[in-house]
Amino acid sequence: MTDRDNAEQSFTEEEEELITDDAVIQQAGRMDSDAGEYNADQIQVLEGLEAVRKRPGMYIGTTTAQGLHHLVWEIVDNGIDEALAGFATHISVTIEKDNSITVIDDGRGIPVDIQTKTGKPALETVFTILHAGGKFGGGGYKVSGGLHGVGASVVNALSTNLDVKVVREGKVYYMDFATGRVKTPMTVLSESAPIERGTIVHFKPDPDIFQETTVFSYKTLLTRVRELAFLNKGLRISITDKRPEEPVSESFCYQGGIKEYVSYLDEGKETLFPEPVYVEGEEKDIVVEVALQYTTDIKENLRTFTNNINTYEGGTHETGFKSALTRVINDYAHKSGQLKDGAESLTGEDVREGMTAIVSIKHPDPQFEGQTKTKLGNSDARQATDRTFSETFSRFMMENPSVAKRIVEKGILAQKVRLSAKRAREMTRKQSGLEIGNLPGKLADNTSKDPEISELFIVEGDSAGGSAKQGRNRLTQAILPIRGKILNVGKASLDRVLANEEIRSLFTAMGSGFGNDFDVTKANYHKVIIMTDADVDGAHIRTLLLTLFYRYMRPLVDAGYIYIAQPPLYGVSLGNNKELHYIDSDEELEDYLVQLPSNAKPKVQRYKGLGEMDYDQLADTTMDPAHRRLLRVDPADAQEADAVIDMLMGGDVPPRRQFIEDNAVFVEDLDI
Ligand code: TTJ
Repeated sequence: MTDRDNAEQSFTEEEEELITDDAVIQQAGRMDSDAGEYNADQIQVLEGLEAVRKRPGMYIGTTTAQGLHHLVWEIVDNGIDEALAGFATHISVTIEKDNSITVIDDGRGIPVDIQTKTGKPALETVFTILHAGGKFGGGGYKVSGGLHGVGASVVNALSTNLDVKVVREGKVYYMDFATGRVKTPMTVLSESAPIERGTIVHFKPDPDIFQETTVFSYKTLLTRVRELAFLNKGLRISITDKRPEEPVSESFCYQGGIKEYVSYLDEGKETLFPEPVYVEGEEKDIVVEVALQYTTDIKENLRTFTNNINTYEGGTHETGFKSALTRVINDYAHKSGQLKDGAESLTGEDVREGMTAIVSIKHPDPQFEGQTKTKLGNSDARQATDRTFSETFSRFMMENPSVAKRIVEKGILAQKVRLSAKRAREMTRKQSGLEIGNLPGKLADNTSKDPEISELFIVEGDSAGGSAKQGRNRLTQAILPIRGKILNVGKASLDRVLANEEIRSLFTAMGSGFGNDFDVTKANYHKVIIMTDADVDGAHIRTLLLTLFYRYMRPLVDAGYIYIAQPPLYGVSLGNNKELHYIDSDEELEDYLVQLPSNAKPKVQRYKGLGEMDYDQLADTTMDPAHRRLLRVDPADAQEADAVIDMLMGGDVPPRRQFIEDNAVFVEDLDI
């Protein structure tokens, strides 16, 4: 054994001091040791761990399923510490058939040497002295000792049995415990272990403590195991469930770390650039990592961590990141000219719209505050995160101008939407006659007050609106005519759309509020049916309406309340017979005409607009639940419509002719 190895295996004097200090405090009322009786050390151990068994909540928060799973992390965290120190590469977690847990790492192993001051192996101290967990190991970032970080002794105290094997240089050191008491003092086993070196801890939680359940959830463990793999790049961490007939096992290792985490969170979403931006740096012993990406979505998804602990309540690192992001993007926007001099700056919320980001820092001495102790309090973390992130991120923006441009555009769009929503809100408030119970004049409401059966038809044009009113079922169907002309401008900005009287009527009729105050449970209709002409203008109005719903009434889209009516394209009558046969496409028309008897004299009518149908035809083909076909709008469709409008609104407005061409294309793309 080299000196270096020796040093790794031993506690420093300072560390021994700490452990002994603990022991001294707990040794009040020390007894002399007698043969066969408890010796003094054992008494102090009993006192310490008895306290844990008496009030487990004090040490692990709760004895529910959550507390049960917490035991696993108390042990796993020790292996992660060894990995963070650079000595372990693989950690495995196994749920055994009897719901006991085995955790293995391939690190240097818990020290087994006899401490001079206690006369006992360090291994024993680790599992029997309260709080010993985070106090040794020297330097590095300890995950154990973090949020709860009460250490392995607490797990030991709350387990009916716990056994540990330390494998070093061909030797297997073994020891076991029951409810925290030493059962087998440390011995060297003759048999070999399943690993070449490392630590194997196996424990079975005590049902007397975990009265609610002692059954582990594979899914809970898997989710956290995967997260730990994301948070510690290069670390392999596996999870196995041996309870099923066929054991299941998954193994995670991400060289990209949190960068891959961001991609994982964005799976299936459209992103602004191919790979997340990744930033890593260190300032004053604080390691900072940030990964970020933008989706075309509007949701902000920011997760922050300190020493692998999810800081749900945020804290200084989060503040540092947010202010750096806002500052860098605004600076760039001004420098690049995307924001003109004197233009309103982007707010934090503007620049975070659609952002997915992970901020993960490692701090040598984290202070957790807040209601659930998940808010980082260290003020040095704010600056470390701000500086590390802003330096690299502003360089990244400079070096990748096309990506930077898209990030700024996204923020400016969010700002536009925010400002127009604000204006529209003010307008809606000012508008008289929009109080509750005072419905807009254009609306022909239905008589039922039951939203479940109530349908709102938004109909293009006054004449079609008239037919719809005549043909509707008054009990269940309300009609709101929208004049196409107003909406159908190539350069329709949302401002103008929202300034439209009929659109404001729509918000009032829905009764579910506006923007941030939107409440889907207050919706007066559970079906909102867009009924427009089957031409380019109709498609345009439909797209604008979808965008409107997507941006301002999004919960309606997500709830599946938005539909598109499907009027037929043709009506065919046969000579003497007045009855009409409705047809939806050119192919269908051809098929229909071909199979007619040769003496038939079909009269084909093409419905260019809804207005060309009689009210009873419109009702029969497009409104009557017995015959109509409705297309339910998928949130993805609305998102696509929204993107099209973005494109039309952003930057140079294409001439109207060009617009119509584009328009015709996307209507097909949208498949609606
Ligand atoms: C301490 O400093 C000297 C070299 O070994 C260091 C150490 O504690 N290593 C260590 C502990 N590796 N693995 C552990 C460990 C692993 C598990 C799964 C559980 C516990 C309690 C400790």
